[in-house]
Amino acid sequence: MSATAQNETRTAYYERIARQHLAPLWESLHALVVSSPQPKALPSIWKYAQIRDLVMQAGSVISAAEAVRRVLVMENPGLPGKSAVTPNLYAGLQLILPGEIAPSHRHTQSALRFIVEGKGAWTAVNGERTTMHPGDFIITPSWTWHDHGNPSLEEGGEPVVWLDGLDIPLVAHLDASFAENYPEDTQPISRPEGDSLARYGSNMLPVRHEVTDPTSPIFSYPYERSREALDTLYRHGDLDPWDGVKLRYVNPATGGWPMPTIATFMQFLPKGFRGKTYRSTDATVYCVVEGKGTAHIGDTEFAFAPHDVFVAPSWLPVRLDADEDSVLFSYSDRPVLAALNLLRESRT
Ligand code: GTQ
Repeated sequence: MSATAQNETRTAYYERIARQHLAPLWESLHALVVSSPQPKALPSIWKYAQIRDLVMQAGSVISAAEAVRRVLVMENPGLPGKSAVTPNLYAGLQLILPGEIAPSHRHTQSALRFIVEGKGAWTAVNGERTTMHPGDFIITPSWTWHDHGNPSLEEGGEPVVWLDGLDIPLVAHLDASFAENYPEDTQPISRPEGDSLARYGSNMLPVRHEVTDPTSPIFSYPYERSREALDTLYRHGDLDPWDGVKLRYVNPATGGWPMPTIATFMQFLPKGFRGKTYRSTDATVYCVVEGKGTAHIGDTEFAFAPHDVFVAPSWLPVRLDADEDSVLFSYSDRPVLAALNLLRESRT
């Protein structure tokens, strides 16, 4: 048979099998089972200096009450229309103005808040409020009621912006989303502020504490403490050539991650640090807390400054340089990869 005749036979055959919802694997095998990750997500940066005004303008476009959550979603340019910053993770900047409330709801998606700018707003989780300060890391675990609010102008409220990190694309992919609204704007407060931090965040646990789920019983990890730990370790000379001084946030009751689907980290890179190259199958979102430097991700290079958000897709080489003492918060889908035995990393 000539090549053309064979092609026609194949085309006709593909049409016949397509009518039965069948497809020839041999046409797609090479693209399905690749020798190493080929992420569609692109290395990307959102420079806060370029987007801050737009975030603030959202405040006059819609109220928090009408929006429910007034957020600008950071869409990875390689994953358009998917509300995804990486294949599994979501990122957005949420604005809450003085006197506003983002009404209470719960969902199976796990969420983190990393406070970017402003202070004094609060998030309530499990009947307890926590006040936000820049650099604080706050969790709203799967299926917990959560509402956010901000004191009025008269009470000293100021606009507050935080980075929302959720596992929205992962949960969508797994078809496991459930959500419901609380009947009131805010959930009842049953415990004073600071209760969970005293109970679970003091290197101690209640004497008969039983671990019933993988989620951290602490829901606020204040910046002050994380920053001090990094600073002390740096002064003790503990500098990793790849990571600088890097710590992971922990569920104090299990030693595991604060939430089952999202890992979180904070690292310090001293002025002049020139990091070695690292790569990993967890895709990571970084938020700059302090300092300036350069992130080299794949073939791309980003100058970073405070409040910038940048993303490193799976398996692309990452190298971090600091021109000033710098602090980076980051989150990734590492627990998911690790649980499925798909986590690979290399440090070269
Ligand atoms: O604050 O509950 O950015 O449910 C996206 C979905 C924030 C939230 C987001 C959410 C929230």
